[in-house]
Amino acid sequence: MSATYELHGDVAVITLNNPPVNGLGHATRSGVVEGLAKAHADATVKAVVITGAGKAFSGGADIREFNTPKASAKPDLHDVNTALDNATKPVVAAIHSVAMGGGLELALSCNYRVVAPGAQIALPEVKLGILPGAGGTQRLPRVLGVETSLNMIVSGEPAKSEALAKAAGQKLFDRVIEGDLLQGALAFAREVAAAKPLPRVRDLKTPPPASADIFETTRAALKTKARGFPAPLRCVDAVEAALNKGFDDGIEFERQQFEFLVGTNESKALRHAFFGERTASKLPDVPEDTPLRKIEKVAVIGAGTMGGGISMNFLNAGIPVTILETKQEFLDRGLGVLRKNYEAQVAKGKLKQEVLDKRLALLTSTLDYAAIADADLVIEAVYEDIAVKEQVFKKLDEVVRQGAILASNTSTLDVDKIASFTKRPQDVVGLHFFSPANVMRLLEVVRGKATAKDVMATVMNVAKKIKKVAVVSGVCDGFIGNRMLEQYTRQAGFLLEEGASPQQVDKAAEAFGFAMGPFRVGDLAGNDVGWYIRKRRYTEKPNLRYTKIGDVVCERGRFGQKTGKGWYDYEAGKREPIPSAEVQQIIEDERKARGITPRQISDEEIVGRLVFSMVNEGAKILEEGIALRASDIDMVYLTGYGFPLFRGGPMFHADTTGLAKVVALMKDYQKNPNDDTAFWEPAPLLAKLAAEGKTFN
Ligand code: T1G
Repeated sequence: MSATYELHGDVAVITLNNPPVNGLGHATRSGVVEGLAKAHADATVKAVVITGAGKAFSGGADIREFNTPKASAKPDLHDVNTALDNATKPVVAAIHSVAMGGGLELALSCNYRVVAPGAQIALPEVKLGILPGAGGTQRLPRVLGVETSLNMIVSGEPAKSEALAKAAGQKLFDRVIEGDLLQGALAFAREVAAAKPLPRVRDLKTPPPASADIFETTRAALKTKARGFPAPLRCVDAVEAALNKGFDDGIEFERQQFEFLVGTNESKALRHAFFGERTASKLPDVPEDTPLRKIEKVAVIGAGTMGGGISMNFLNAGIPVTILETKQEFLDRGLGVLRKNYEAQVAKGKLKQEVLDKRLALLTSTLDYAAIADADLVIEAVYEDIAVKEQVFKKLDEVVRQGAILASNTSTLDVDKIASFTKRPQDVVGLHFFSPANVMRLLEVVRGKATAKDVMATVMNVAKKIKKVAVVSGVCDGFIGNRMLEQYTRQAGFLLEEGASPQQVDKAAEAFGFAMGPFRVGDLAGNDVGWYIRKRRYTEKPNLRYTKIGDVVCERGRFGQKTGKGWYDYEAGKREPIPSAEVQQIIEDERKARGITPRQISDEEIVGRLVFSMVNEGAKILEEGIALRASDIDMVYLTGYGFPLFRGGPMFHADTTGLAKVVALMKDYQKNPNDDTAFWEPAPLLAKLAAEGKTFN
């Protein structure tokens, strides 16, 4: 049953019951409407309470139904709210834990609302690229006022029930119920059973905002922040309608905005990301109830940038960490950087001093492997060299207790090879963090051939605890993200050879929505990082051509911002990229050497080659089983590589472009003699899906 009905004396209780969060799917909506009708038909019923089973009152509309006939199947959410508006017996919403989206809108259509402390209250629709579509933009301002409701609806951020109760008095919540919510709601329902007329939020007038220009100032603030997303601005329009239009006109205006937004690619991309993030943690061959290994003590080997950042993730989650280094000076430096990072957050008011002290109290450091013998999880973050990894893992194998998980933060080396340095390959896994490791949400979990299922289940669970988006990758060169990025980088170089400038490529990529184009990223991360890897490639994969321009730039010591010059020049102490005459000369010299007459290259071709080269590699990654799903690949790019969220990730973007079009573009790129024509042969999976008119996701 998705909504149960039971009598408690003279009060009917309707319980939303659609695990996991009582999404208001069609069956649940029908259950509410039927329950209300039953209560009204029963003369012994004096009042109605609506509440939620399990871990939520309601998490809102059932997003899984979106863009399916069920989403609008009668009774839709409007019908439910109209039935509530027409109730002739008092209806009390009894809210606990979570009341979000359509769940809060349903509660706002009840005559009364009682709430348990600590409940998360939100209209988060904007985060899905839509807006509250069942009256939220018209009802919330009537009880919370324009300022508070505008902020909640445009940000989508939750607020705690007791904070809102304090701010809004009895308007939003008639009573905060400490203790047993249902009993408190039943008692309240009996108190108001004879109330006449029944209060309805729709009958209230929206109080005018303190400042009349709040809508304009909000719109102005959204111009940059909401770049690429139409929903936030339409949220402003809808709240403004709550002030300027009658209730029913406001509802109609809101419905029109909702209908428009729910069909946009941006909204589909955001919903794709919402589910993609949650699906990524599901491993088809690892049962959800796999027993987890206990992780109460973490050891990090290496106090460098990565080691320090990785440690912070665990300290932030309240998990003790011991950092091990080979020399005291390295420890001192590493711990100094870590402390400075935290102190900077305190200085910015992002972290309370007492929280910082608590976190640092969980941190110990050592030069002695014996000190980490009882660790439950060890994460190696030493120099990216297989000989160094071998030394470390042999030592860990010797010293660390049996059953501990031994992880490597390697970004390019073979995890199976690393596992072979130990006598317990089943306990070895790759945990590839992205720099800065305490900021970037992506964590590539690299599953070795021998990695045990309970190790996978345990690290996926730990990833959630440290607020990472964990995506499982098989063992291959570059795993998922860097393997695809290699093609993106190659294309960027070829485009320079054929006529584009670094600034043109960057601008085209940034206009597409990337946070930064490839050359600005290189100057930020350091061009020598790629140079080092390329030199390894030249021996390992001699037939994989890169432009020589990147090597010459590095040979000139132009490593990027850290050397004051890279693909661009920089004024001392500034980060503003300035086109470089020296780099332009290097480019022209290479064009001459390759006998290329430079041509005008369109932004569309630039973006197409940058993005679809990753899509082709992504299709191969899927075929090889390195990634489990296309949405996993999208999550890697959305959370680790600055791919624009409103495009949904490279594979989702290919889907919305149309795979047949993507294949046709690849055939075009294949005709370009300077490009890697063999590479542009569409991956078999891509060609098949395109031919069948299907999509990756
Ligand atoms: N519909 C369907 N499934 C949902 C869901 C929803 N609204 N919310 C969560 N789930 C699933 C989720 O996919 C996961 O599934 C499980 O529940 C636990 O989620 C007209 C149209 C509620 C705060 O945007 O913010 O109402 O992986 O891991 O950390 O205006 O889920 O277990 O199979 O996130 O405890 C607006 C979105 C909808 C709320 C719980 N509502 N959800 O967090 O668990 S649009 C939202 C959340 C709308 C109306 C419009 C969070 C949560 P699985 P979880 P959690």
